[in-house]
Amino acid sequence: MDLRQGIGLRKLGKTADEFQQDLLSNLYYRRGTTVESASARDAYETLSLTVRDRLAERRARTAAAHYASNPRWVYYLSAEYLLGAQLEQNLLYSGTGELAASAVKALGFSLEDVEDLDVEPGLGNGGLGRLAACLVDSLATRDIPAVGYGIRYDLGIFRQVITENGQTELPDDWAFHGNPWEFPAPDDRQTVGFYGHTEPVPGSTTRKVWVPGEIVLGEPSHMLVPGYGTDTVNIVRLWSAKASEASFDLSRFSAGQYAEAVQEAVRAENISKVLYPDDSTELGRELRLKQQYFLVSCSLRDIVRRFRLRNENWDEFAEKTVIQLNDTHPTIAIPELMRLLVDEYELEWDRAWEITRKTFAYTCHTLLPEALETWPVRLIEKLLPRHLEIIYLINMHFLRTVGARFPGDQERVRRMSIIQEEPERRVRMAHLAVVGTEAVNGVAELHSKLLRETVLDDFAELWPAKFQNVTNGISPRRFIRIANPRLSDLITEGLGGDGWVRDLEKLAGLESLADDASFRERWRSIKRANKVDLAAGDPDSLTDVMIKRFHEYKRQQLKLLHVVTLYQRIRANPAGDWVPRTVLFAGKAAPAYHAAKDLIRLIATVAATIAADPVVSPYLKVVFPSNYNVTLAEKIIPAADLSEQISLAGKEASGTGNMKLALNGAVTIGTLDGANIEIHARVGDDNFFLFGLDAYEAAQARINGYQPRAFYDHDEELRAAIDALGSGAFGEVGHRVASALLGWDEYLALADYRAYVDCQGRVEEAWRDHDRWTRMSILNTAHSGFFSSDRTVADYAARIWRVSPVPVPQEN
Ligand code: GLS
Repeated sequence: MDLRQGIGLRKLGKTADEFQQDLLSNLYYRRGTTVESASARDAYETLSLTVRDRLAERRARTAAAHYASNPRWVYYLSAEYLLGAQLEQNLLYSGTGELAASAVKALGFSLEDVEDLDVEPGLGNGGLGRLAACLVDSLATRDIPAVGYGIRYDLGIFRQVITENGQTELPDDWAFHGNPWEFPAPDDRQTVGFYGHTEPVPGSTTRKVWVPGEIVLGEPSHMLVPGYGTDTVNIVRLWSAKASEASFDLSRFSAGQYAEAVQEAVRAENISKVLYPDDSTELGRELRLKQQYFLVSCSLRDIVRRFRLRNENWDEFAEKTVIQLNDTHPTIAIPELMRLLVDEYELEWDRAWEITRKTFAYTCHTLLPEALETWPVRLIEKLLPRHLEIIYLINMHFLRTVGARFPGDQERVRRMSIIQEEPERRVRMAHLAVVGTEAVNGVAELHSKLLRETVLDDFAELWPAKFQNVTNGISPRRFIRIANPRLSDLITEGLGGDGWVRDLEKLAGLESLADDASFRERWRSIKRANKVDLAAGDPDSLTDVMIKRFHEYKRQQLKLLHVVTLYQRIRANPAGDWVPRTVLFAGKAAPAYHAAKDLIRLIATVAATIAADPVVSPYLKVVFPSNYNVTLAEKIIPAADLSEQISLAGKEASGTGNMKLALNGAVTIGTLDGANIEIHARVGDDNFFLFGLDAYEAAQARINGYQPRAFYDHDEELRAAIDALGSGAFGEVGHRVASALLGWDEYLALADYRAYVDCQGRVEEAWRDHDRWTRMSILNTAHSGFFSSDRTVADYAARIWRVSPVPVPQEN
């Protein structure tokens, strides 16, 4: 019997009876309960295990195929994963939805009851974390051998509650009831050092011994990541920090000093306690850097362990391994791999550097200068003394290259150095990431261009071939097939098959159906039904959604000015022919980001004022559901008519919500920013509401001494809206927001106000013509094929990773 081929596994049931049998044995043997006493939670846990078993069988075959072919691997290092709820996804990917429904029914529950208990792991903040989840989905779907590495935070992104007072944050103990999707792997535990000092190695100029002052254990567990329409199942491996046994102080405990006895253990385990601890304090920053190194150290040791299972020669490491850095958070991996190769495996510096540079690739996800991470030299020196020495060496070699290429250009050397000197010495992580990698990419055409021309221009001049663009994408499984089953069924019917779920460009076939009146009618009624399900407002109103993190550059304040303008127009003319609108905001603000929290509070106050106004409320409603996350996004997106993508041009790296909404037939009102530009190019000018300054005009406006007050003075409606906010009618917070806009208006909301409000007028004109609007909606979906993360992964695979698929043989 060849166990490596997965032969010898008992076949899992395929019929309804067999599935029910499997469910029952899980109920008895793994959950330890009986049909008579099974609760909804028992049903949920048992069903999850039964579905997981099917994926685990595919996982065994995947591992066997990978083991046999010793392929080149993609390792994705990311501080964040917003995986979304697992049950519904895994039912779809294992093709067991119907079997599951009938089996849980036999236990006395509906599939919906059970799905409601499935909690999404909120291990990320926003777009960057969700992108990581879409990419691992598409890696598996494309049969690419890959592992996603991350941190298993005990508490994910905070749970947000919105009241009239704005946002409050509560801890998100997502795994309180356990997580049935996870496999602990304690045997693969790693040891991670912090602090301490380094010692020279006699006879070596490059090697050092690092003697850490603190040791923490990293314990992995993994979740299965199935591909869609293929047998590949990859994994995401998440690390939890565990104190070593020695950190428990038994003598103190015996002396009754209970808190002191566990103090060291608590400190160790705090590393994976919370996603991105507040970094406004010194201790908070140190903890965050600790998290980054913890992720990197555990993952690299695991990667090396996996490499050495099959290979001996280090020269093959970069052939067999590509490590993608998801933004700068895991960049300390570059000096860490150098440390492993030089200090522990005793390779020569130059050879180690060659291997390291060829192994890594870096994706940058921002243009905001304040988002480009730098760490104080003294903090790295304290926490990771050996890494600082290595960073200095890397920098020395690098600056020699710069000096040789641009002799005498000291200013350039200063700009490009990995070490920033003023006002304090800091390590520039983005520079380290560019220097230590083979490829650097931005996440949309404009973003990649601006990286080359502005933020990283010196580096692009030095190494033009290193810089690439890979436009982001989204998983069509989660963001239409699962989120919008009604529309998916109609599309499948219209295209004569469901091949589009794996090959999204097939949606282009919908183009001709946009002219078919009965198809349009069905399309429209599905949108309406989705709005009824969402229950945010009148399903016949224009559902206008702005869903994303709260940040001034995204300009929720501009949307609010529009809302106030509509409010004032309706009040001034109650008998006017108004287009009824439901404006939906959703999103979280960082707990310490006061301006963003002010805005949430102001929106909530404006919403309440409008709701209480009998003249305006029949036409205008503002809703702000709490706790925007992947699960809520899956409900809102299918119901949206209008997609607000109004960031100041040149600030949003890409956006991915813009793609999800367009895919579900929402029409975009947007600026020429991030991936909006690529959406606009594909859906065409007739099916996109474009307005506002472009990135060059915006930059120019700042240079020319932008004066928000000039716009206020010259636009009566704008003045009225700002005055209303500042008047005190909406409290102190209204005053603060109005003064910030008038005083400085960092993101040029006032400059774009008139263009935006007028463009909203064109939106209403189009909306009044149902047929025209529905056509636009269908054409948005039809032209969204490019935005599949399957295409994104294919781009990375061909141009950056140079990896090929390894198909997994089907079950025999
Ligand atoms: C982000 C960008 O702000 C988004 O524009 C982008 O779509 C996303 C994924 O590339 O990355 N960068 C970041 O730090 N958070 C994001 O969402």
